Amino acid sequence: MRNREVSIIGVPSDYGQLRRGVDMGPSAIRYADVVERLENLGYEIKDEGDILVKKETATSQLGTNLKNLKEVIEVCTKLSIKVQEVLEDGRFPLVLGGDHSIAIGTLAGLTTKYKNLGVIWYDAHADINTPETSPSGNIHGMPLAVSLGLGDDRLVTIGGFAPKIKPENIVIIGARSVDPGERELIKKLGIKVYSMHEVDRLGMTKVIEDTISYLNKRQVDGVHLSLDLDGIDPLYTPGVGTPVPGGITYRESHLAMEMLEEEGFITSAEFVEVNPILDERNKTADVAVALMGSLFGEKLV
Ligand code: 4U7
Ligand code: MN
Ligand code: MN
Ligand code: MN
Repeated sequence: MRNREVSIIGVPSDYGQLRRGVDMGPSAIRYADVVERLENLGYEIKDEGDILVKKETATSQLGTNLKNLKEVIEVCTKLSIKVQEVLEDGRFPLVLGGDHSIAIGTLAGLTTKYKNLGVIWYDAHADINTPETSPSGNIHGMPLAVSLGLGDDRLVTIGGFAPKIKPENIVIIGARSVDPGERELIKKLGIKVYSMHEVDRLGMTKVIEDTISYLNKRQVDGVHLSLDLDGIDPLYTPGVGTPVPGGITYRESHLAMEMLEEEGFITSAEFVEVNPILDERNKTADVAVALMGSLFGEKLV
């Protein structure tokens, strides 16, 4: 990573879905020694602590089919302001989830600075459902759509402007569970997807090489890595709420991080969906931190 000053922002929110425990993700990742790991690589790490997430027992959908809509808006609004502050300090934002709905806030903050942001969405899912297409009403399945300006207006306009990103600046890697409505939208918008079929066929080397040249052609002014731990095969990351078999391997994921690092490509990152309650001895948080190690330049020899 070219920027040697990194700010860690924890987001202990589980409002984007219904399985409790993912709000403990930031603790589990800190417990897995994220700060030490990155400090050992020569980075100046500032742990900004956690965004304040109120633990409501009675939550509100604000009359929609979107679960915990009110709470997700509050969390994402706070997060967007924090991310913006970190950028204004000239630091690299490293966001720890929490479920993937928090990406709405991260992207809102990032795009106060980056006007042509590239986004790499490393995930088993496409997270591009709208209230109309969502089979669950869970907002963690919607952040890409929201950031493209599609969905509930109160989510779409967080930060006061919309859309945050362009469909041609998105690359999805690892997809293997895509809903019918998502498939249609991906086709309609022409979004670049390397599903598991392409990962298998081309190999991760080619997938990342092509991702880099694709985003370079779009002349992006920054690239955000949004890494959902369920993108990796549940053999390696069992502590996630929506595991899908047939995922990216441990080494393929490290290779991807190493190649992105060599290119000096990534300007912000988030690691989401770590759920310690569903995990085996903090295995998933350990993988998350190991991948951060590779993303920040750890060498094998
Ligand atoms: B995650 C789902 F229907 N698509 O919308 C939905 F399969 O952030 C799952 O990638 C979404 O973990 C998963 O509820 C969201 C479902
Ligand atoms: Mn996912
Ligand atoms: Mn996701
Ligand atoms: Mn999930």
